[in-house]
Amino acid sequence: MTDINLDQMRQDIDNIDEKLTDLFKERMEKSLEIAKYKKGHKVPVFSDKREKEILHKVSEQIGEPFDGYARLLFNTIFDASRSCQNNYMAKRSD
Ligand code: PRE
Repeated sequence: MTDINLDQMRQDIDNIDEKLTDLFKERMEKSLEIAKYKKGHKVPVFSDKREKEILHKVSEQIGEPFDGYARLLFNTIFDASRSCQNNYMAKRSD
């Protein structure tokens, strides 16, 4: 009985992860698009102001008790996003 329940809940997690992965890919593709703009316009990769705005918005949207975890998640997402942008910036353009 318990195992069937656990299997079902894990299936639910798998379905959520599939959606998260698609959204993460979409976000990273958008970040790369921004990197191309920034490279062309000589805009720095890191924007502390923008990241703080997003963290604030996300915390408000999710509320307690998950806001702290959402901040952790989004800080990791920013790391990945900046890292991808920095890799793009470092690429030779010829
Ligand atoms: C993004 C990435 C790096 C910046 O530090 C701020 C935000 C993000 O992933 O949300 C996007 C971005 O490059 C930007 O908004 O300027």
